[in-house]
Amino acid sequence: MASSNFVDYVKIYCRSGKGGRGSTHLHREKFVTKGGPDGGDGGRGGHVILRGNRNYWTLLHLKFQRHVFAGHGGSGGASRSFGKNGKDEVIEVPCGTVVFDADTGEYICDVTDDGQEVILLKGGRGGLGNWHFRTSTNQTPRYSQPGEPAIERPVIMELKLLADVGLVGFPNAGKSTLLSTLSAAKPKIADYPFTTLEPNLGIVSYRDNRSFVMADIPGIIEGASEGRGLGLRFLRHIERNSLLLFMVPADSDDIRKEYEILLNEIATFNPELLDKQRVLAITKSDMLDDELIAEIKNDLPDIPYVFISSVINMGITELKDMLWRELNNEENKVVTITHRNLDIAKDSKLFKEDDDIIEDDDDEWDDEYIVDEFDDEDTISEEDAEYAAACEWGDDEEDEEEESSEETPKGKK
Ligand SMILES: Nc1nc2c(ncn2[C@@H]2O[C@H](COP(=O)(O)OP(=O)(O)OP(=O)(O)O)[C@@H](O)[C@H]2O)c(=O)[nH]1
Ligand SMILES: [Mg+2]
Repeated sequence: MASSNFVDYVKIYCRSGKGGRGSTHLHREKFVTKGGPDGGDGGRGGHVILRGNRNYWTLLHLKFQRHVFAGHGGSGGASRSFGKNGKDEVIEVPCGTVVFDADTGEYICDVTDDGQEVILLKGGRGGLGNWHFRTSTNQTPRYSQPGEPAIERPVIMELKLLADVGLVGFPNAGKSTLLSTLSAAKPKIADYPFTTLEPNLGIVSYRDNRSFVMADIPGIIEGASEGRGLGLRFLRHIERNSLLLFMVPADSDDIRKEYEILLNEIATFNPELLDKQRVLAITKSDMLDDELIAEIKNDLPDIPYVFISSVINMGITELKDMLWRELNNEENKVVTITHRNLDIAKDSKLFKEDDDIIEDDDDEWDDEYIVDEFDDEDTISEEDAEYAAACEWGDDEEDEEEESSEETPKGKK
């Protein structure tokens, strides 16, 4: 499915920014002796933020974005100047995106509303400068805090479509035909199984300018929950629907049995799906006469049902009424769903093409900190010490100058 524009699964390597390092600086100014510590704090590292955006319908825009790196915080400076905060990285995602850890499969968060922001990875806090560490007994602290490290995490983003009604049925049951009859959506329709290869959404208008969203997902076959057919990959799209419309064609040998197979598949996939309200539509009923309809009615499962035909518009209004009634039934409201953790071993087989993330070892930032004279003093090598001694203004001279200036400020020109 590499060429498809419907992308509902991406793997991205995310990293927040490191906190900037606090500065170790002592104030230097002409005529000011022992200026004291004035190292500023480091800036905060950038967050990696997810933001829901209703203008996106798929994760296509993220398909080729393998890495998201937030900016690192800047180091603190002299005169108690703060380091710059790292740049936040905002990832725009469609509403209904669920995020999992790519290594463990653990559920991290989900984004359901337009404009909703979730901090996926927090940037490291900046370190405190040496100004904070001055005390009466240590007036010239020659140390400061390093910034907090960055957090890196490969994540998997999955889209679970937000629709009110989900169509569940075997291939060729007439799901796409129903969606095209009820809404302006134009899904592909043909008389062979697996015509629909990716979910379609349609807005069904109802009386008085009211509407609801219907999702047509690819057909489910026996064993779909174990990965047969296309089922498993798309079953998650019905997890968020508040109502499931089961569709069984009238020419099926045993309507009740087909319904039970479908029910069993979705229950194996996620037992919570059984809590959702179900409605049964017997499709292609134009092929039945009254006698047959009466006969079939005797052996139907114990849920609301309706005989429909998208071709001759039979039972369509009745179906819409039934769906609207069930959708607005307070008992059927699905407030939250618990997202199961991903089974990484099983999923990696399904989504091989998305696995080629190259982990990044970018250590350039490590070199980026302010080198203070005091840091150098601590770590000065023998060679450097000799060199310094040979120079005109060696450390010793400077120290002497400082010591003498303590007693008698000279103000030399
Ligand atoms: N007689 C009759 N045929 C129908 C009706 N609805 C759909 N069909 C036919 O059934 C066949 C399958 O219809 P689709 O809508 O593609 O079925 P589907 O459930 O979306 O199938 P997949 O996408 O493969 O899962 C098509 O040839 C339709 O013309 C109906 O109400 N009456
Ligand atoms: Mg279809």
